[in-house]
Amino acid sequence: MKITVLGCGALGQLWLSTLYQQGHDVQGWIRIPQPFCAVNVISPEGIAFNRNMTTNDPEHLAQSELLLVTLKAWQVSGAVSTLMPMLNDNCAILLLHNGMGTVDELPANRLAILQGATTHAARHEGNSIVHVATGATHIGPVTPRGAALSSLADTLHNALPDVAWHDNIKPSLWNKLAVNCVINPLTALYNCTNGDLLAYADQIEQISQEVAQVMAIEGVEIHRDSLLSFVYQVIESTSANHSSMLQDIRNQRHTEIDYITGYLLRRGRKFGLTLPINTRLFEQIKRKENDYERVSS
Ligand code: KPL
Repeated sequence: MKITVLGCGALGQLWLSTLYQQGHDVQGWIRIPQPFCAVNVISPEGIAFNRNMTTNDPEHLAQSELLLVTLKAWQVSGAVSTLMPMLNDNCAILLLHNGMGTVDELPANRLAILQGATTHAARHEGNSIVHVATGATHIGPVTPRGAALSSLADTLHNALPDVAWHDNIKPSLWNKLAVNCVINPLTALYNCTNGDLLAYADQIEQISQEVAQVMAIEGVEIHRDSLLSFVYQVIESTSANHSSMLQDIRNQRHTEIDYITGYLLRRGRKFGLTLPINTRLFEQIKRKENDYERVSS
């Protein structure tokens, strides 16, 4: 399959390396064009993949059957809108990022758009990407034309298992949003690993309860206790991780808070819910972000 991976960060390099090893014709696409990007990935078993891979070839992009988007949520609409006119009618777009709401920011289009949530964890270590934790990726359609693309899950599964297809992806996206609403802001505020959050049971429960309220109105029925046990399951399975938001705050980068807690609050507001616990977390993270963004601008 001809594929362009938009974004060559940790997750992007992971997909580039695994898709290439499955024999797919892949290239990367980066903001500042270069003919090649170095893809250096170390698997959980310690096996290294090192290769210079083609980037930003417009002909490859025009012929691509899949645009796999691994950018941060806040980069998605700008980058994807710019590339859309260069894609062919049969190219599917798969968005793989934390949070929700980016699809609503894309211009009206004719393309098949899919969204996914993944629990694979990869991080930069020196010049390499270390695939620290294997996980699962859930994908499904967010535009009507995406509904016919269930075979894509098998293709991706062969490269980086597990990948599961869902005709209705909304529950998977909301479950992952709930996890991110709990883990990301709390780890960023307490400057701790995901596992250290076990000491903050009350806050975890209050955040999850507000998320469950919005999920119920969104038609994603989940019992409060089931959501809470899912959140704890992810905290335990990623206990040694430094969440992406903690890494963003430590490196003074823009965070995904607008698409995680921010999205939750926007959806809640639409239904007249005020969500005080999540509102406070949102404001605390925005304050941290504004402190360094003001200094650097
Ligand atoms: O998605 C994550 C993130 O860090 O952004 C979790 C699941 C919380 C793992 O760290």
